[in-house]
Amino acid sequence: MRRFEKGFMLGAATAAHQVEGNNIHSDYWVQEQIPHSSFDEPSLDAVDHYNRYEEDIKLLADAGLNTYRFSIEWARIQPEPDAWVKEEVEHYRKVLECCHRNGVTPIVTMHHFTSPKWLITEGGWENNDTVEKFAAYCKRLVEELGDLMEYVSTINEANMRLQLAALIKDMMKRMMGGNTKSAPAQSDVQVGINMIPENIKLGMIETANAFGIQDPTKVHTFISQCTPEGDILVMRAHEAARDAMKKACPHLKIGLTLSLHDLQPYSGGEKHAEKEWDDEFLHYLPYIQNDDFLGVQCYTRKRFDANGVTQPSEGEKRTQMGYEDYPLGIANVVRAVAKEFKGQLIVTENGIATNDDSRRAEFIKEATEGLLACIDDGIPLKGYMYWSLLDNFEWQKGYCMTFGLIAVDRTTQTRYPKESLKVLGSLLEI
Ligand code: GCO
Repeated sequence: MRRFEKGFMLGAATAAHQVEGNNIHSDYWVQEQIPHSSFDEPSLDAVDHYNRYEEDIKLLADAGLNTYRFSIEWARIQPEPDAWVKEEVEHYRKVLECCHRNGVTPIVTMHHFTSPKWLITEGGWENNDTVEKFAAYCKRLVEELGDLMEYVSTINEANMRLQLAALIKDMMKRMMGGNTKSAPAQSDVQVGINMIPENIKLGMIETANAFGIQDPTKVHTFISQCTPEGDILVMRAHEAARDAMKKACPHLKIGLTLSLHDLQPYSGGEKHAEKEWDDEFLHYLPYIQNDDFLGVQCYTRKRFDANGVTQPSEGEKRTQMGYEDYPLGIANVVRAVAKEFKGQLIVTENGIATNDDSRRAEFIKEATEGLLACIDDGIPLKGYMYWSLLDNFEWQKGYCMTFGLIAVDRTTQTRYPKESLKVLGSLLEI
């Protein structure tokens, strides 16, 4: 099995809300607690990474990995609009110092789907003021911790809002009996797709009440229906945060991550694939031209016929998430992105939800083999972060989706490193 060169960033990724536990000031926590929640279960203690990050980072380093991608939780730093919790800043200073102590490069995500509850009450990701609020949070944080950082991603999956808008529109159409010939839309993040309309309505009303918002259609979390203006608001927030952080800490390498798919049209499906590629990638290009890198995230492929997206056929393997188990997708997407974006690329997420760890190990080998070929062809790919370091809270799906290189018994929070962690660690030249 070929290996990546010594300087290549090889590691794993997590997100604060999915692993830390008790993110009680966040908008997700609010939505998990309502009676008609769209979440299968609440995040609660998650896998207690907030208290066990040293053990987890050491497991990553001892396996031979040299990079750890994690997110800083805005809702902890600013639980209220005018708050700035020093103890939480110091917590993340300790996480960063732990990375350096273990010879691990941190890749920090400033926003990974979750926002402070108050931000949503104040209009969230459809309120122009969010651009400056997010930039101010990022600027002040790197003024305090930037000396311990190197790679910073402003926003995780900055293109997710448009994908979700399409998913929710498609879901509503099906619920209202609309005849749609194409397969159900898919997205990395599941929304309460199996919920009956009545429960959805009650959930929306309860959510609006929880945020103190009158109109249930005006709850603009990051993962919610978005307007075309809201789609671009995220990119404006990215640019404002990037420029503010660069000014404060010129050494930082700053980018964002995008959720992308390997789009493969059958004959007759070309137009659908072209539109999808513009929706999920091309129309964002103008906003990332001044970035130092682009985080590429891909889990599977999407195929299209004349009616639109198609389902995987009978014989094709699926992951626990329901989409196709397709490790070749990440290299295909890196090649497609490299044609348009000329800066550095980092695979910031790629992985498989499966309870068969030998399949996970095979997936990793197949995915990374394709990426080594991309590097051979001169594509400036600088890193690969497997999603995820730990089995964790998969948003609405709860804890049943197991992506991790490390299993966790959540009753004791004991860690059980899997064979695949060793396999990934073995792919780096020493
Ligand atoms: C996403 C998020 C992760 C997910 C992962 C698996 O891309 O949706 O970045 O938080 O957990 O992708 O679905």
